[in-house]
Amino acid sequence: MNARVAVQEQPRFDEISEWVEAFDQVLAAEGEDRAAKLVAAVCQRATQAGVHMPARLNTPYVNTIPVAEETRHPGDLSMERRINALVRWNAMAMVHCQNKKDPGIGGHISTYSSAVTLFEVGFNHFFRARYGDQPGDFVYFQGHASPGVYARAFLEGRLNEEHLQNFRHELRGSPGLSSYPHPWLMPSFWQFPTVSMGLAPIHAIYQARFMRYLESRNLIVKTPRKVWAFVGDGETDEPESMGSLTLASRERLDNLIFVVNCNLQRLDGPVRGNGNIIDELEAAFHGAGWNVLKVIWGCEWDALIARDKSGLLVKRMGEVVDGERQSFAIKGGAYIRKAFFGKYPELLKLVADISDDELARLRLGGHDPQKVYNAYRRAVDHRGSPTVILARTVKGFGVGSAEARNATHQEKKLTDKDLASFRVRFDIPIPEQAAHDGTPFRPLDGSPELTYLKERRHQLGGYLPSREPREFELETPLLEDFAEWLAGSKDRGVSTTMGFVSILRHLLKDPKIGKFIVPIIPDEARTFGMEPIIRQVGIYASQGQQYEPYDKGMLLYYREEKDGQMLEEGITEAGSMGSFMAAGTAYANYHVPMIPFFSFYSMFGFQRVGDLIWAFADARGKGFLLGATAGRTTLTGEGLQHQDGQSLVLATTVPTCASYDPAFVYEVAVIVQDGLRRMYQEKEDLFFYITLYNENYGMPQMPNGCREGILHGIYKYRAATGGKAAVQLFGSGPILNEALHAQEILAEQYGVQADVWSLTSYTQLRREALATERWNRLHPSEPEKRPYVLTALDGAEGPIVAATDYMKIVPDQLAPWLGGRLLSLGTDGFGRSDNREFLRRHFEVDASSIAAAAVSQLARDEKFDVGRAQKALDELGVNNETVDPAVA
Ligand SMILES: Cc1ncc(C[n+]2csc(CCOP(=O)(O)OP(=O)(O)O)c2C)c(N)n1
Ligand SMILES: [Mg+2]
Repeated sequence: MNARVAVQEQPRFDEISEWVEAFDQVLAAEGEDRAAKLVAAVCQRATQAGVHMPARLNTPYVNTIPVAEETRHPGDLSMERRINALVRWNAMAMVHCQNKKDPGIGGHISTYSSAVTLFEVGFNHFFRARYGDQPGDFVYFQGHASPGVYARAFLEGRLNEEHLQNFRHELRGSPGLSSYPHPWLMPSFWQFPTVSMGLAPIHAIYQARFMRYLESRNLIVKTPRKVWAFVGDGETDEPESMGSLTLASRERLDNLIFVVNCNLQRLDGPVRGNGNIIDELEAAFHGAGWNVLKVIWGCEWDALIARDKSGLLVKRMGEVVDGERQSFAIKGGAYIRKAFFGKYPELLKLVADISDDELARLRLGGHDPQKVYNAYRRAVDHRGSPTVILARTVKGFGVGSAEARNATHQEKKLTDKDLASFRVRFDIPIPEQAAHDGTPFRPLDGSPELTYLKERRHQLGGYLPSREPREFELETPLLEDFAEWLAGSKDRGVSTTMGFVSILRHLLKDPKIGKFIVPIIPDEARTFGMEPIIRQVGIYASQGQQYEPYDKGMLLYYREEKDGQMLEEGITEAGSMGSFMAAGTAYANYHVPMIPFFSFYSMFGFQRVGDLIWAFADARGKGFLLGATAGRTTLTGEGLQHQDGQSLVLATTVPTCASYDPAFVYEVAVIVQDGLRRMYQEKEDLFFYITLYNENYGMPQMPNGCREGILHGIYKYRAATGGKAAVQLFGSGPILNEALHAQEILAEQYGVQADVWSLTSYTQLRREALATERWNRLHPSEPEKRPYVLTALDGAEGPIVAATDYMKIVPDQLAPWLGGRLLSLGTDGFGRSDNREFLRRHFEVDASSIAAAAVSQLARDEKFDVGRAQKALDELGVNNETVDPAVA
C-alpha cells in the first residue's frame, strides 16, 4: 500500500480499532519495549516515505500512569477524607468569617478548594519536615491557597482560634495571620514568599539547583530532600514560570517536583477557554526535557475508559476545549451526557447504565487521593530529570454556588445555604448558626482525626511549613584585613569595580568565610574583570568539565568544576536572582550561612528583576548586590538602554536594602567589611546594594576617621584650603572627582572656597534622619535629637551643590533637612552614546557645571556678583539656552 495514499484517506474507526488491537496484542504478548519499538519503526517508515510526522510532544488526554501500574494508596482513605473536610471547613470558615466582620478585607476560598487533595496527600504522605538533623523538603505553596495551610496548622495545634480570627488582621495587638506566605511577617512559619505569580516556579528551580551546588561543594550532606512547587495553571502565563525550565532538565534536577493545579481557571475566566492548558503545558514541559505526569481522571473514570474499545472516549476527552470543560463542571450530569458523551452514539451507549447524578460525581484526577498519591510516588522515585504533575481540578470545588464559575476566584463569602450544605455534606459537628457565622472547628485532642493527622506528621518528621533559622557563628573579617584596599592605589588608575573584584578574591581566600561566598554572575564576568575569579575558584558545573577548554594552556582559562564555587548563570538576571535568593536565605533553609555576591549590569538589576529583589527582602535574604557599569555618564558609548541613572532610586524603595554609591575603593572595602559584620555576625536581616563604576583613577588612601561617615553616608573628603568655605560640594561615585575639580576651579578662577564631601549613601542618611525625626515627634517633652547629616554638616555654611551620576531625586532625599540650601545636579533623562566628557557636560554634572551652579547660587544668595556669575557661565562653557537633558 502506498503510504501517502493511506494517510490522505480519512481513516475509518474500524480500521483504527484493528490497528489498536494489533498493538494491544504485541504489548500483551511481548511487553512495553517491543511495543515501543514497533511504533517507533512505523513512525520511521512514515518519515522515510515522506509522510510529514510532526514532533509529538503530547500524549492522549488521559492519566500518564496506567491503572495497572498504580499502587494502592497506603493511608486510611476515609480518615483522610474526613481530615480534608475539616481543613477545608476551617479554611472557608476563616475567610468567610473575616469578611463578614470586616467586609473588603479579602482572602481566597476557591484556590485552596481546588488544591486541597494535592496539598493533603503531600502533608499525609510525602512532605518530610526533616532528614535526620537536616532540614526537610522545601514546599512552595500556591500563595492564594494560604488559608488551607493555616487551617491545617490550626488542626495540628500550631495555630489557635485567635490566629484564625485575626487572619488578615495583623495590626490588632494579638497574633495575626498574613494574607499570603511572607517570611518577613511570619518568620517562624513561612519559608518562601510565593504570591507574586511566577516567582515560586523560578525560585524553586534555582533552589533545587543550589541544593545540588551545596552538596557538590560538601557544604551540606546529601539527602533525598525534594523541592515541591505548587503552581497555578494561570500562573504559567508568567515568563518567570516557564523561562528556566530547561535549566532544570539540563541540570537533571530530579530533586524538583512541580505540581500544576490545573483548575483551568485564572482570575477573570478560563486559562485557555479555546484551547487546552494541560496539552499546552505537557508539550512545553516535554519539550524542555521534564518528566510529565498527567493526573486528569479520577478512579471512577477508569472503568469507563477500560470498557471503551473504540478509543472514542479518549478521543472525545482530547477534543473538548477547556471552556467547555468548565461547563461540564457547572451544568450537571444531564448536560455532560448530552454535550460530552452525546457527540458519538457509541459513547452514549457506554454511559447508558449510569445516572445523571453519578455522571456529575465522576471525580477528576486532582481530587482523587489514589491518583495523586501515585503521581507523587512516581515523581519522588523518578531519577534523571525534574517532574511536573499536571493535575486536573475544579476551582472552588465543593463550595457550592461558586464552583467553577468565572467569578469564583474573588468569592470571599459564602451564602448561608452553601455553608449549611457544606456542614451537612462533610459532617462538621457544629450548630447551623455557627456554620453560618463561619465558626472554626477543631475536634478534641485524642480524637481519631487529630491522632491520625499528628501521627502522619510525626512519621514525616514534624510540621511544615516552618522556618527555623538556627544560630550560626561566623567570624567576619576585621577592617585591618582590608589594609591593602585602604592604602590607595598610589596613583595607578583603578576603578571601583577592579577594587571590588580584588576584595572579593581576597575574601574567597578567607579561612573563616571564604568557602561560604557565592560569586554569581549573569554572563558579564569579563566585562567586570572577573576572569581571575573563574580561574581561582572555578565555575560550578554539575557534570564537571567534559571537554578540554581550548584555552587550557592560558593562565585564566575557562575553568569548570564539579565543586566550582562561582555561579555563571548565563544571560538571565532573573535566574541569577533565583540563585541569589537560594544562597541569601541558605542560613535559614539549610543552616549554612552562604554569602552571595551577585554582580550585574546595574541597568539590568532593580528595574529588570525588581519584584524578585522585593521577594528577597520579604524572605529576609542576606548578601550583596553589585550594580556594576553604574552611572548614566560613567558607562560610555552604550546609550539609553544601558546607562543607569535610576537603580539607586529603586533601591531606596526596598526597606531592608542598604544602598551605597562609593567613589573610592577604600569606601567599598569599609562598606563590604561592615556589611559582612552586620549581616553575618550581628545577624541583621538586611542586604546591600553597591554601585561599582568602570572609570579608572588613582584611588586615595583612606583618610583618618572617616569610617563612621562612610557607613552613615557622608564625610568631608577635602576641606577648602584657602579659608572658610562659602559653598559645600557633595559628590558620589566618580562624580566626586568632578566636585573636586570644581573645588579647584572655584578657588582658582572665582576666589570661592568650597568643601568637598563624599556622599556614599543618601538613602541611609535619609532613613536615619526620618527615624530621628519620628523619635522627636513621638517624644515632644525630651530634648530634640539631630539627624546624623546635620551633625556631620555642623558649621558648614553656604549653599550645597550635590552632584551625582544618578537622578536628582537621589540627593533630593535630604531636602527636608537642608533648609532650601540644596541644589541637586543629576542625570535625569535618557542616556546617550558618547564619552564621559560629553555625557557629563550634557547632563550638567561635570566640574564646570558644578562650579557654575555654585557661583549662580551664591549670586542668588547675594554672596557673589550677579554679572560676574553670568559671565562665569560663559567662561565655563555652560550654555544657558541648551535643551534640558531631563526631557531630551
Ligand atoms: C505577578 C502577579 N500578577 C497578578 C496577580 C493577581 N492574581 C492573583 S491570583 C490570580 C489568578 C491565579 O490563577 P491561577 O494561577 O490559575 O491560580 P488558581 O487560583 O486558579 O489556582 C491573579 C491574576 C498576582 N498575584 N501576581
Ligand atoms: Mg487556575
